[in-house]
Amino acid sequence: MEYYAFLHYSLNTYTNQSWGFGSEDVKLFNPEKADCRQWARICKEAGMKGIIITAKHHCGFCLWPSKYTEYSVKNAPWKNGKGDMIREMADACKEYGLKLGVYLSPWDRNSKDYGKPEYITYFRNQLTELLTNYGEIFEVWFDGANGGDGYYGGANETRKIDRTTYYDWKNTYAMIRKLQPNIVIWNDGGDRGDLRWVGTEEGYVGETNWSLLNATGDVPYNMLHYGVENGNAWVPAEVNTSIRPEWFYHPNEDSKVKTVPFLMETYYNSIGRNGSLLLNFPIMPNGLIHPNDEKAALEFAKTVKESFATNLAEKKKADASNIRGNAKKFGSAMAIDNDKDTYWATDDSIIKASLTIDLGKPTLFNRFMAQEYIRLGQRVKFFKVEALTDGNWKELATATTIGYKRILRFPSTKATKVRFSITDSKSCPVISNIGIYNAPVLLNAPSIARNQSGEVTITTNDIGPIFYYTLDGSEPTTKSNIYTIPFPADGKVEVKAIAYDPATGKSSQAGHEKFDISKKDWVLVGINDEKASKIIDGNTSTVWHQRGNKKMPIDLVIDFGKTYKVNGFKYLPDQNRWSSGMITNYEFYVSEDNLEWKLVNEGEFSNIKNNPVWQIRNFSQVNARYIKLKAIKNTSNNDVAGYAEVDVITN
Ligand code: FUL
Repeated sequence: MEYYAFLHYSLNTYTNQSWGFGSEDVKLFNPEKADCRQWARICKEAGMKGIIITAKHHCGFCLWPSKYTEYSVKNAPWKNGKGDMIREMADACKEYGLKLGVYLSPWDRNSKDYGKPEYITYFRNQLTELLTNYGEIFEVWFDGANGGDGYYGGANETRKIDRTTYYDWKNTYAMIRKLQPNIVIWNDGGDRGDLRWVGTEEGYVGETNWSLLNATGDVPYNMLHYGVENGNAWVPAEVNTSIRPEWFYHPNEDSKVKTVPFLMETYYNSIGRNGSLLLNFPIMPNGLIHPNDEKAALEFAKTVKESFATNLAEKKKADASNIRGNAKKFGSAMAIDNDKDTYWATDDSIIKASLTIDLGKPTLFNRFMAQEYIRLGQRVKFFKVEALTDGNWKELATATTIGYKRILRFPSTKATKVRFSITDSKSCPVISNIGIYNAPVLLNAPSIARNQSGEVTITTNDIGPIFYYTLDGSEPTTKSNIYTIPFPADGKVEVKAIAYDPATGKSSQAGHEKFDISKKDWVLVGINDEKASKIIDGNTSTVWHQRGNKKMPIDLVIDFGKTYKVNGFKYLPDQNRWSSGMITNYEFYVSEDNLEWKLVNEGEFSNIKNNPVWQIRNFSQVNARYIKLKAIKNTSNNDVAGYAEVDVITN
């Protein structure tokens, strides 16, 4: 299916949370404009084939009127308790020709029975409702998250379960397959479903990507990310990521919707690497998808379409080094007929083979796409692409696996012939499709950073663009300030910048950063390590870890040098997924004299491990010269607190 949507919608939408505790009031659920048809229309126009909706997230609130709990839409003011969001979603999917999938969180922080055997019956009853009452369900999604603590019917305690045994997946799977024989089961844990997680929520799978896993045994990150070359179970990769930093809607992310160049990176790193892409839209409190998300998704779809509009290899002359038997059936023409149901194959004993495509005249291109006929398994282990330019063969790219689809990118090249050589394969190659394209060049929105002394730097990973910026919130144009070197812009300031390509006259979308009070005079109290300044250096890729003989809780105290009116703080964990020290539970204090402290905020940074984005917390305005971030617990249950950045929000 390649590309389909995720929708995150629950009580979190109304509480600005990532994970609900299970005690949130059902009365909060009262969208005035909820319109599943809008969601379905956007997904359809974006080129997606289906929608997976959070029927129940970790908080336990059900978007359908389940018979088995009171914690659902039936007790919400929305439609006077008569509403059923899954029914409306199913109808809208039908109308727009989309498939429907459901996310049912196994972890349920509302259920009084969670952790006990009774809960498994409850969970299966809910699954049965979802899999019997709403027509065909193409995928069911079982998230593995479990932070332990929850409301649990008022118990307010920590309940740990053994993921490997508690849910008894074997029997649950059997029940699912009986109810929905064509369904695919997604499960991120050791319990092999039909699709696998790729080990990150950032939108990329390994460059080498086997659609295989072993049917039994542990599945560490490496296996999730790259698959297992000689695995014995077909469990292809599904790349799930959100169109914004977080899964649920947070108003402060309206300006953080991913740009088209960013989404194109995600496309090449998922669909272009033998994965399917599950892209998430958060639903707003009013019940709609935000226009910024819609715009980004539709422009993304347009760019994909433009990039692969013309297959320059289609029906050209192609010579293969070897063909199996009947050329009409397995000849080279079968690989360039734009039909993925026919394929070029070699003799059984051949595992090295090449196909040379004659483009007829010097032709400009920058993308190469290959597909294997995966009904016969995934075979290719290594291949290269070369171009014949001015009588010489030049290597354009080398790669490992192909699978269902692999796309390679390289700088635009003009050539008359292209040679695709498989240099290693598990068995004789079966290539169903080859594509050669000339995709338009994109400009990335620039990144904007400010260091502790208040100097702003604008950068990009493109080569050669010119940057223009504004400091007053207005949209930059080629008439705005031109950027040459880092410039001072201390204190509260909003920077917007575009990248402009003089060769094409095109501009990128604007990059946007809002900076708060000056950090010039900030001091990290009681810390003697010079490197600790990385916490406030404005560089999100530098990190400092507070460790040693200290036991949790660990305090980070910052002195601003003078008193400000503070009403929030921001914490960015270490961006390296292998690091320790990502804080999950915290308390936040303020003080005017470093003696008397006032607790102004506390809670958890839910889902920080899988999605290590800025954690933003607001509270009522207080006077503060000192702030204290108290780390109570981290993701690895040890005594390290790591910080990429810490910042404050003032009015
Ligand atoms: C995660 C969950 O904990 C998030 O809240 C979200 O639903 C995401 C898709 O999966 O692990």
